[in-house]
Amino acid sequence: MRRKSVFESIRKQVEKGRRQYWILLDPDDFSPRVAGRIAAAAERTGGVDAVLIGGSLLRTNLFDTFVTMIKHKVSIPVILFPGDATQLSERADALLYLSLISGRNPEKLIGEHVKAAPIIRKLGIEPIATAYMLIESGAVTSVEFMSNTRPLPRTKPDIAAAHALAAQYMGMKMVYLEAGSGAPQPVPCDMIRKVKSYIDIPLIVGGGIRDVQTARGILAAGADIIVTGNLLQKKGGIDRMKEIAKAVRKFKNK
Ligand code: 1GP
Repeated sequence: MRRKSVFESIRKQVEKGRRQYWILLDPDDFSPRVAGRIAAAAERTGGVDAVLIGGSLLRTNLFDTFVTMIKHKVSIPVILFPGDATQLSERADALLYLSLISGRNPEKLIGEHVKAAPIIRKLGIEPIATAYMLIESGAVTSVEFMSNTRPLPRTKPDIAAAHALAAQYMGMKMVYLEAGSGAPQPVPCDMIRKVKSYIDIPLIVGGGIRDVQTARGILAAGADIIVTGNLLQKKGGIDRMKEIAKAVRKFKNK
């Protein structure tokens, strides 16, 4: 039996104006067992819609176990968010097939994709073509360093909007504005607003979101989906996640 398309269900939710909250679990930051517990707690909030798994640089050899454990604990989609072509697992429901379009590194625009494509086909994971845009955040993030690309300047919403629109014209299914994990500053709201006004495909925003107020501002600016990762490693992180989940669930455009 063919599995239900994860992207189709995301698209339908976004079309209805229902905002989403995804959490990111990096396999280097948690043991598979702890990650499973966090994912289960996230699902129980009723406000977390998917779990992303991945990282810029993977050091663990337990990637598959990590995905399996989370998949075992939740029924919300488990989506790979791979830093490179090695981060694949057939246990996942889908993967963000990321093209780092803010940069000009051919490996991150097509090279890794070519390496991964036959494996994705074999494993039967749903690839979701996603335009990944790294935005300057006030620090050199792991994505910037590892991808060997420059982020887009945070004071240039027009440049960001042109990139996002080009991605939509090229047939990509979603746009992800990324400040980088642990970014000192999230993606600026005026940039989110501008990008949103240019595209019709779902808009994901992540990096540096650590509290309800920031999350609300980013949703108000037009993000369809917000992502948090880092805060789960901090003291009180699970409670913070619960607060954000509640805020996203309640969020309505005025
Ligand atoms: C990183 O957008 C995600 O890829 C999440 O960022 O870890 O800063 O929440 P944080």
